[in-house]
Amino acid sequence: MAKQSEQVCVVKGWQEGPVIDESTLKDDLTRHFYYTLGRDKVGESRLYLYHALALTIRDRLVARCRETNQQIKQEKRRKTAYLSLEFLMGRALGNAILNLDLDDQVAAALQEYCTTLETLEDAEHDAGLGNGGLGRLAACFLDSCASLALPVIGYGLRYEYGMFNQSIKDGNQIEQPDNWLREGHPWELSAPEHAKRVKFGGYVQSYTDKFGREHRQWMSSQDVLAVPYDVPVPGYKNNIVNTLRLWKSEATDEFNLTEFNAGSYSEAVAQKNLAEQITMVLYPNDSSENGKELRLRQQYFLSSASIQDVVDQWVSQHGENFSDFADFHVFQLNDTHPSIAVAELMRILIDDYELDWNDAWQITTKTMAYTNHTLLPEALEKWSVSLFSKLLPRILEIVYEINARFLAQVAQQWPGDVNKQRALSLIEEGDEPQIRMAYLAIVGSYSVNGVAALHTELLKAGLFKEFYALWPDKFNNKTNGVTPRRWLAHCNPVLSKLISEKIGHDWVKNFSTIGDLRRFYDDKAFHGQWQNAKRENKQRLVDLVKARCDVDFDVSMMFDVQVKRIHEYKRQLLNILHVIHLYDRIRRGDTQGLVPRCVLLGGKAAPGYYMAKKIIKLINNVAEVINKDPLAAPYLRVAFLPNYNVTAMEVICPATDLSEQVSTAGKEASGTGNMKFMMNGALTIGTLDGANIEIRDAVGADNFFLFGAQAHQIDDIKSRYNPEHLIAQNSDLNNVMQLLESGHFNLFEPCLFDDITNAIKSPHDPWLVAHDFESYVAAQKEVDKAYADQTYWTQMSILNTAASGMFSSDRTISQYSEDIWHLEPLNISETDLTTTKS
Ligand code: B1H
Repeated sequence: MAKQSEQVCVVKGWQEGPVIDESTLKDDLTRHFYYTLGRDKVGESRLYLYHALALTIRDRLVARCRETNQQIKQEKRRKTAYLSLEFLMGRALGNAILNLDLDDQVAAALQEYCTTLETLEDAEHDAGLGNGGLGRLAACFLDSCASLALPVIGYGLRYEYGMFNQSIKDGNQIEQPDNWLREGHPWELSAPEHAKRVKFGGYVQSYTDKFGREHRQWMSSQDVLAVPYDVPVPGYKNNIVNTLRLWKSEATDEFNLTEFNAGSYSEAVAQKNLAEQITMVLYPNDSSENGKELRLRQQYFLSSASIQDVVDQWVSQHGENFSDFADFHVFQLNDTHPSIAVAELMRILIDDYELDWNDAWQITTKTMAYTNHTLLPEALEKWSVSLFSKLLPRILEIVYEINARFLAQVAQQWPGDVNKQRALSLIEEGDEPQIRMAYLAIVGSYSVNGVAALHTELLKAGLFKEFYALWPDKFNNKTNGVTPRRWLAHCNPVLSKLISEKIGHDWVKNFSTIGDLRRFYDDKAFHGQWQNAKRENKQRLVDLVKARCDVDFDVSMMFDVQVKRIHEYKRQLLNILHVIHLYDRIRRGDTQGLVPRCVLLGGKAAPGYYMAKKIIKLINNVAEVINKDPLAAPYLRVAFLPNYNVTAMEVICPATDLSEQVSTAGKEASGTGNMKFMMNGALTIGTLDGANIEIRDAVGADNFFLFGAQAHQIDDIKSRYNPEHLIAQNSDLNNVMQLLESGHFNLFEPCLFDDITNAIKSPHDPWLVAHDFESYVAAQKEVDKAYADQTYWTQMSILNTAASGMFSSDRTISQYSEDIWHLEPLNISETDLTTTKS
């Protein structure tokens, strides 16, 4: 990353302060720097210059955002609210400049300040409001919705602390708070006038209105204020700017009143903490729920504030007539995390607007749509009935009523089958009855989708089998995608330029045209340019690895990369066993056909996930031993990159030769990192899991390194699994296990990795590491063979980028819109924006 310039720049005409005649981008930059931020010494303050540039760009977003909202309002359009507890946005500046087509103007303006965009970009903190794939998918979807001009608003939480920062000490993960707002967040605009009240606690009572009708009333609740902060989401060169509305929790004035009236001023102020805690921190447990009360508060807080926002807007425009509300609204639930929205919409319609149950249920089940992201049992959300009854008493009543009516339907379908009723009930019986949130989401939605073809099939045949039997038409697949703007155009300018020279620039908007690259499959000169681009990108990663890990990678070696959350099912362990195997070969002098490799791993472990943390320690210890061994240096280097995040991936994926997608088949719902690597010309070594299957279909089996058990074989393999036997039979695996068990990587820390070796040897290992080792090593040998022929490799690399068209999130979002949302694109022309800064 570029270093801050030490030189103090004197800007022309600044002796008397900046003069602004007409508002060009450079003038605005000056004005924001000098007046808004009150700075004058440019060279000393990269941070303030970044802020000034961000405000300058934001100016150009605000008017477009207003125009977008006006068009949505005026034309009474159908629109989608995308509800998600996570939006992993990363940095905004570079993306906004790309989408507004301001690169040249920005570069010119910054020249006068003796700096570059790259330098200023480094001052921006990642908005890390998500764990991994699920949160980043939401961010890619917002980019695609805006770029396709679709009226979609994102609703999320404005966590004060995002995903923790990871550092590595003695090979172990250390978590540090991510205080991402400390230096200010120039992109957001707060709108306190649109704050909502969210109820918690209290009790429910009945009352009879003047017409003799019975109602239920949620009483004595302790309300929390939800204050919206709007972040602009620009479309690609189309003048559309959608909104991501993030809610911050604050105390209401009444919240403090009781204490205050008792004369306890300080106690009253201290009470604020309780309310403000709700959006204090993102829960960092990717793919596993943790059942904490505060998490349920977060979920209800988001759901309630967002549904109120949409309903309030409707009422202010159309009055209290909800008869065609469902024709104009969709709520897309990003996993079950916001699924309480089903009950909240019912509550608002029934309690606040006095609709009867059937009308409210019609509306709810015509507007809610649910995306499932995982089959892992530990990620399936359940909340105890007793917690619900304490925190959300009125919501619990509504869930019970939904369940009673649903179970009557089940009884009709399967008469007399009490087991069916028990199995499908929204309430799981037991000592501590639990609410099954996925069932609530399915029953309350008109669409249920999985995120890759295999995943959706497994949902229909397994987890949600009975629901599929009941409502086959609700179920559909929407294979994930990633935005080609951030994940190719922005992060890989060298390759992008080359691609545009060959096939024109249209691919950035219409990514299916990327297939035109196939024409250059045999073009020798193009091969050279393709290789040069990769080499240049590898140098960027070499610098990053040197700076962060103090390990020397070498651009002439193959870059073999696995970056993602650390989880046993993702099998970073299998990868490191292969690394140890390569090391074993080098030590034995068996280097025939070995292609020199730099192996990079990175990812965060959930703070309470013991095995994941052990795996990080193992990777670091193995890296340390190998990198110190001069025998290994010509063939093998290993690094663990600390604090893997969106911005790190922007450097990593353009530089990667080999993408590791090695999860146990049937466990990775889709994966999206796999798509980013493919777009940037990496080849994949992977199992038949998630979207890997579709990646392989798209690029052709010859251009993909396949290994491992298949999903339909797993149960059978498990039933007769004997890893110790496999180890005894396979000398490669045997050698690896011996190195591990002899303490070769933990000389001064005895028994450190016993839990890992025992897990591999256990006949109950659910991840089948030992089973897939042999075919993995064989596939890695094929990788070496292929890489040794650089022309062949380059051809396959080109084919990967060329075949990545369907993995654009534009394709995914078009399908959501076509099949689920039924939205019409907006249209904002230049003339609509006469008063807008260019
Ligand atoms: C995915 C999660 C997830 N699936 C619970 N489920 C969480 C579950 O904080 N929590 O409680 C957080 C995240 N994340 C991922 O979604 C899948 O594992 C990937 O395979 C998939 O690509 C991604 C996007 O669909």
